[in-house]
Amino acid sequence: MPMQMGFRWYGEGNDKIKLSDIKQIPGVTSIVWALHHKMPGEVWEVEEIAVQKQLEPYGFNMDVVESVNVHDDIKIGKPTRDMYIENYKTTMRNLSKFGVKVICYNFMPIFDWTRSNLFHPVGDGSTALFYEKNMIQDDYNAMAKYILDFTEKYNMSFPGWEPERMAKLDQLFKDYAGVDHEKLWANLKYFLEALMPTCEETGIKMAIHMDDPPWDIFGLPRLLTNGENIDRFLKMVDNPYNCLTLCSGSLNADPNNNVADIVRKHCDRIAFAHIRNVKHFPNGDFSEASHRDCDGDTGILDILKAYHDCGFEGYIRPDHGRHLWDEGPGNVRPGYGLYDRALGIMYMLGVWDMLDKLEGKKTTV
Ligand code: CS2
Ligand code: MN
Repeated sequence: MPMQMGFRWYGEGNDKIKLSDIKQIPGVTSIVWALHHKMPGEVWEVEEIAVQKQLEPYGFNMDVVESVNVHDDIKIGKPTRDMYIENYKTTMRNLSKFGVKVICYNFMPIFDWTRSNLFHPVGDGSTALFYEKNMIQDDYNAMAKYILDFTEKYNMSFPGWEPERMAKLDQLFKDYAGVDHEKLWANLKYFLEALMPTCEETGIKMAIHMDDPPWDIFGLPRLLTNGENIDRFLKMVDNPYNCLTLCSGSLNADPNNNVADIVRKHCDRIAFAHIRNVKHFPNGDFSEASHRDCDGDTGILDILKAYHDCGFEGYIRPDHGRHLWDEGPGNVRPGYGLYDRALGIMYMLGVWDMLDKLEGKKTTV
């Protein structure tokens, strides 16, 4: 099977981008989707999943889900985790009825991706997600307030920043008090070992997303942060269904992480590739950038070359893009506009097609 190009779409009524717009981007075969109204821990029912069949008339498959979020009780290791794991398995079985092949998820305590500015000027008139190190130190309430003020004002919700969970932030921090790195590793192992038989039964790969940013924030431990920890993760549950969503931008927010090396080492365990470019500043701040190699420091060309060399056959998508032209607060999901991601796809396919051609192969995507 050739590599498959995906595009993340938040669903009818929840995303300003239309499927007919995505259809016009060359090479896209897969819509990366989720049931965004579901809270972590809830079962995704068959009738709810069936709505996604709306993708089929466009010729898109629904092979990749991003994300089925993991309930905090599983990450904390509370006794109720077994019930939430059972729900997760039911969701997997329901998803498999629709041909889903990969579930992307993350295991970050409390917060998903964290940024201090959602519309930071890049310098060319466009804006991008930005991380100002000094702003993300100890005031987690201020962080959550920034995001929730935004989502409330523009009547949207961000996965991983559900207002229902954010309302209980102090309690959540208390619940995580005893959860250090080792405890979190053990809880991740428990979760995955419980799921592996269901993966084997359904054929679904579990693909963990890298932590973003790849370091502890607000005193909360983070695990998927560098090559060494990725090695540990894959060995810990050494099963072909235990896979990675290798997110280049999340990992390379730490400039010490060489993503191309990780691709070469673990190509067969990467079920889903996210391509995102970031630009580093000497004080530790970073900005997201266009996918073009020289616009950031992530090494996009090396990464694509590494995927090509190893004959990557998984799913790939452009990750966060800048907000271009008339995209701005209120009419775009931060990081998930139409234009820059479409440009990113053309850049990635341009590189890929040329690599194919140099090897005398016919373009496969
Ligand atoms: C992000 C995340 O990098 C990304 O793709 O937008 O929110 C990501 O979807 C989750 O961490 C995956 O569970
Ligand atoms: Mn990503």
